Amino acid sequence: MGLKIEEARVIVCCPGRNFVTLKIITNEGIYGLGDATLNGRELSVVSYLEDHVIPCLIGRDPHQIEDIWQFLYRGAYWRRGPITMSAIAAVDTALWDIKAKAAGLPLYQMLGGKSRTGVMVYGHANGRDIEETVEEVGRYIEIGYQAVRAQCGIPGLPSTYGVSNDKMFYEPADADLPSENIWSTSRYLDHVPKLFEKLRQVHGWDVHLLHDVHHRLTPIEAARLGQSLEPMRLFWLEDIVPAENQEGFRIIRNHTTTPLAVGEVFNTIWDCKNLIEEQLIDYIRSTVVHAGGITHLRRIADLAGLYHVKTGCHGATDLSPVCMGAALNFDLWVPNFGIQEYMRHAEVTDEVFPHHYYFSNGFLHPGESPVHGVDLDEKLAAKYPYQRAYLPVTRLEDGTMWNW
Ligand code: KDG
Ligand code: MG
Repeated sequence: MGLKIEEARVIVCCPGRNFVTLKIITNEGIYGLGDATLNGRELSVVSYLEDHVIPCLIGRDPHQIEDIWQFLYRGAYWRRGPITMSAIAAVDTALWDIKAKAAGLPLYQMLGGKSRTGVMVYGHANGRDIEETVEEVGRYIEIGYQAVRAQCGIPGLPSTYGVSNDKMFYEPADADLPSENIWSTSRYLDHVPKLFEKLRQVHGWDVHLLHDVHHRLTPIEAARLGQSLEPMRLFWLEDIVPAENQEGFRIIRNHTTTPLAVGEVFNTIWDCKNLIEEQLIDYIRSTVVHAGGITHLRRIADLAGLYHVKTGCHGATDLSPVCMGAALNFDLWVPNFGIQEYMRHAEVTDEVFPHHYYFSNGFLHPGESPVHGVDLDEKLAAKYPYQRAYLPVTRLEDGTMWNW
């Protein structure tokens, strides 16, 4: 009779933060897990899966990953968007998990085998001022990180993206209703170069340094920042402008050789096709859960490879361990790998999602595990019910809404 999808259910839990997980169960008892977490909009994906996707999955052959992907993408008529693509990603990841379990092989083997021995990751160091950030970067270097993202408080601004009291598990979705940050481009542009000058003075040139602008600048401001940071040789400058108007990247590119990374909010290849083909970026940030799963991410990476663009998958705490496990397997295989973001999860998250992957000397390794190597303890998960949590919003100093 062969393998058939018998049941699928969505598990929502909040061990430290909210996660949405899809579990697909087959007639032979093999099950697969997929991450469907969309930070701050979790329940919309739950509804999409429960009301519109799961009914179409029952009775299908889970080995037909491509056909099921195409059915959910083309067959919906309403294509793309973060809700749809996170739901498709969850199905796709769970099906790859099932395929690998059925074959008794790690997921990277199903993709074509390992292209490297481990996956270089970057961690998140942040501080209220330059001194504290320099110290925090030092702490990451001591733990073994070879690449560190540095975010710093800006004098005159009460709070800003990437800076918090939590150091290892920074969580921006921090309130029942959106909290508000205040932004000043001029204060920021004055301050950031000073941070990176100090970081190079203190920590030298062996460590890769990264920075996330989080969509706050215009193209010409971004060009200025890229230029001023050139002497500090960043690994990348991320999300330097909002990426709806992609023409802007040409302006940035014409002015600076600082490498550019973008794409954590992209959900299909169509969001990055022009940026890649016109060689306007250096790293594509899309990851498994928000870009249609492994099946689609592979297409993005293959296109990127043609234009010297490398991968740099998003890996903040809102990407569940299930996504991290899948991304790690993807990273081990993908030929044009660049780096993987790895913001550690809280202990309680790791307890609910037991996994084999581990960090050592700046690299993530899959461990001795079949498949993507991440499980979900449903009983424990039930002890942590969903809690509404929003990402913040940003306003300029005069009250105007800005990009968070
Ligand atoms: O859900 C939003 C976070 O994942 C995002 O703000 C984190 O920008 C981020 C990053 O680079 O990790
Ligand atoms: Mg980012």
